[in-house]
Amino acid sequence: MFSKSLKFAVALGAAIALPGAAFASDVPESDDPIIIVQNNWTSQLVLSTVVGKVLEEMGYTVEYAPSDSQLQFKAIADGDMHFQVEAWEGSMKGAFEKAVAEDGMIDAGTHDAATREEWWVPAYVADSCPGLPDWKALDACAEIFAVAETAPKGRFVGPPADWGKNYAERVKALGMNFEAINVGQAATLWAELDAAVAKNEPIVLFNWTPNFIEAKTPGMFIDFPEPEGDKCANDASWGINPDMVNDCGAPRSGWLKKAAWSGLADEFPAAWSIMQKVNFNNSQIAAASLLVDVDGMSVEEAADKWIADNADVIASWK
Ligand code: TMO
Repeated sequence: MFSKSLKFAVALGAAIALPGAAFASDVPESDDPIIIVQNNWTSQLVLSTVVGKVLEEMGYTVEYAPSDSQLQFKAIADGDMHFQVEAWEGSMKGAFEKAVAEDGMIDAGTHDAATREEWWVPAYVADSCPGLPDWKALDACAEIFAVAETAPKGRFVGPPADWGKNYAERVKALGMNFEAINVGQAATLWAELDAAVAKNEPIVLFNWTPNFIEAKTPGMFIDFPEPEGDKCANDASWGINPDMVNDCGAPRSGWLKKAAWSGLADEFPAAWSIMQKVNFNNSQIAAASLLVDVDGMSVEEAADKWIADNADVIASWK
């Protein structure tokens, strides 16, 4: 209390002398830490660190908390964590919207970036599988993607389980000749891709955009039936399988949102103002992942480089 009222008095003093800077001198409004969520893919790790560094420079204490990408939204609603910079429609829409509707989590705004999370093949795969990127064409070629574990079915190299989508269910709902085998971490996706590319072997794996892959390996997303609002996820009668949900792909142009704890506006108003303005486009997100996954920087180094390269973007949040 004492330190708060002292800061208030300092702010008042500043307000009298310097009206334009009245609030700046009151930051941080609280000495409690702002807890920023971190997930298990590169752009999120870099860009959450970018936001953390900007807040630290303003005087805030920032802590980072790793979280499961589905369970994080309830934790944010409850105030156990405070801010998430990258919530993806394709993999997190259900958990995100439930936390807003039922738990009071704040939808802190939508980035300019358009996103996609989907099955993906390197471009050379089209030579041995005519008709791509249509999913039925892919399915007709399933056998060329078979491995010992899945033969005669094709293997879909699926994402870590916490990225939300149940691809085994999609395979079943669409009656596909595939088996979804999830990796434990993103690095395994890229190792599988590199190994296949080196031997020019067919592979279909989970990928997303914006990501560093588009600057490294030409390829294409597979076009599945497009979802229509929430119907594919909730209404079995919708879509080509009248008895099952999940008979569709992810949105081809999905949103990317920020998520926040409802207490931020009161406890850290200047930080909250920044968080609402944080806004990334596709190339800014791809660049963040490229610094680590192609250039080999640490997350920390990449965040510093991204900040140096995007001073104008950061200035626009203030
Ligand atoms: C959640 N992700 C962007 C990795 O698909």
